[in-house]
Amino acid sequence: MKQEQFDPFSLVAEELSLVANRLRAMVVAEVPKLASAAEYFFKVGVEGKRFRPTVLLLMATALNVHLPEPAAASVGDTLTTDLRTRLQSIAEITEMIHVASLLHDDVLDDADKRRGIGSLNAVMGNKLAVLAGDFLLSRACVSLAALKNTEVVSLLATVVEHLVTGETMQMTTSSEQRCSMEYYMQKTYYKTASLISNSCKAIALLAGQTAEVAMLAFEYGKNLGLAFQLIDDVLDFTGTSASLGKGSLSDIRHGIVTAPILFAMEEFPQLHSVVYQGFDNPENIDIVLEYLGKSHGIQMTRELAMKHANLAAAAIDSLPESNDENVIKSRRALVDLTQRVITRNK
Ligand code: GRG
Repeated sequence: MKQEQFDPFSLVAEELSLVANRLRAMVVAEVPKLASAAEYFFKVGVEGKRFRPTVLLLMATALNVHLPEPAAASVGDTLTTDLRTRLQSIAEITEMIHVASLLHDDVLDDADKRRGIGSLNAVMGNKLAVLAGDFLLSRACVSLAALKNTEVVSLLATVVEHLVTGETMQMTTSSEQRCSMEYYMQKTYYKTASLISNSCKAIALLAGQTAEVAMLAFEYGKNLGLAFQLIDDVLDFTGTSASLGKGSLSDIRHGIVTAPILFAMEEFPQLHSVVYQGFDNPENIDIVLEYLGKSHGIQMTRELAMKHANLAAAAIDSLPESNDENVIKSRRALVDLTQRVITRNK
């Protein structure tokens, strides 16, 4: 089989655009200002990488819930259609929670750019950006309730708690915590990996899979999410503003210490006191960057990301065997994604 058959994005391209259209319909609001704020990042061309819905739709097929033929007529096909629609709904809910968290994050960080355009707070002000985030979250809740599955509601409610916890951990970091890899990884799970891991688990549960399969889906999402964030933290040092659609070096400029610096600190213990002091004095940023350049911090972070990417791939390989061609293709695409996450440059 040719390599492009496993291209994760082209495998789900059509369904992704269906999800995107449904998202645009779901974020329509009664009040014009709220409507334009809520739809801002769902407009064609500014939808971001759509990494989460891609993973979730692939996971649906990987767990044997097929995309029905367009002309599906029989009762069996109606059931498949219904289930697939419910799983698409998880992809939509996940994307709405994600965008809501981006809107609130940009307010907290006073960001001026996102996805290559002005951030919503910069364009419409903090107040509308916060309200638009709340609105997206409430629309996500309505969709979630419509699924009538309390375990899935509980998973995604926990995700929102994790997002808030992770953000607060980042905002209130003490000097000791700033120097701790354990604290950084915990925060990373809450801020980035919890959403994709719990949504993957929700897909497995709605698909009627066993607790063991649901756990493998969760493990895939968790490790993929951790690898994704570790690379995000590398790109913050190595990427250009143009490729990232936002400022580079933005973490350290906000006083946020990530894995590359924490690894550099292990190699150069004299960095510890600088990181411990924090970055109120901008000279400390220069010192840290100089040491980072001399260290293997970036490489060690990439290696840690690779470790998590491999764990994610191993979770897919542990799923119960299947001979179904579409299931196999989607599983290969999920494994392919683990490699793309670590080689990406945006
Ligand atoms: C309103 C749910 C809610 C939460 C409030 C602000 C906050 C608490 C949490 C912040 C969570 C956050 C922004 C985490 C960062 C996650 C992350 C890696 C974002 C970037 O994701 P990409 O690169 O973005 O997939 P695109 O633009 O491609 O969708």
